[in-house]
Amino acid sequence: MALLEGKTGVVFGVANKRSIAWAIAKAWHDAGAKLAFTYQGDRLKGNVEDLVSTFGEDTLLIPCDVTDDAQIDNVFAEAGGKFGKLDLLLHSVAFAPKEALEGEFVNTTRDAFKTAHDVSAYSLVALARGAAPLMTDGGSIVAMSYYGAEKVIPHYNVMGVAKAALEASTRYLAYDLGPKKIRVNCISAGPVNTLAARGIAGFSTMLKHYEEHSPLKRNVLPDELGSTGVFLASDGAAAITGQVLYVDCGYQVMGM
Ligand code: 0WE
Repeated sequence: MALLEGKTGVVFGVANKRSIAWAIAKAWHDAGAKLAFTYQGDRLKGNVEDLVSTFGEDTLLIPCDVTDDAQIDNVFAEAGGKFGKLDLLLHSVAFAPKEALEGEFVNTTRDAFKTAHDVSAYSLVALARGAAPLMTDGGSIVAMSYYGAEKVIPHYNVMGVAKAALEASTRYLAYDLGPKKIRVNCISAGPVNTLAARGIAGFSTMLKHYEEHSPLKRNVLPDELGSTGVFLASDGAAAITGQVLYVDCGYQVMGM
């Protein structure tokens, strides 16, 4: 029997076929899960529609701007109506204004700080609160993080601070939701060439740096993030919660 047979999930953060959310969603689907997808704005609706078109009747497509509580409520009303219960949730959503990722962190505006934290960190709390009442058999919530949460990555700036908030939120959510058998974990991925990475100055240099300096001497593949997503969603990870799992070819263990 497939590892996630009979499980249902909601996936936040697919923008296109290169999205980490898509790699994990595909792996969840291949493992037998039924999924609902949210998309942010009409601009991305067509992309997500095309991607999920092979998934068939059991798939749901719902708009969601994660800064809007009413839209979040609607997602869980729709998903609850269709599936009756929920087992899995993927949070793969982040945004900081472009200017905030270019200059110095010291110049981060109040507004950019607020936006980055609202979209990239608070949203996990709101989504977990929305999902929990539907996770009646327990559940697995997975969020995406990055090493910039714990060490300085030049130009990652306010996103690093927001990812630190996301990782801390993961621990507090794990504590609150543990008694309901809902687990909450982060995957801290090495750099992946996605839409979010495009246009970031020096991104290809960063990929090369990981190839040269990570123990495995390469970059992580999207499919490998998918496999980790399946593991965290499965009963094999039943005793793992509140953790940050590094899926970065070992880069995080290096001191120099
Ligand atoms: O978390 C991320 C990227 C998140 C992100 C990307 C953008 C680009 C376009 C958030 N907000 C925006 N806003 C935009 O306007 N990563 C882990 C990828 C990433 O982003 C970096 C990195 C890495 C790695 C930014 C600077 C330095 C390194």
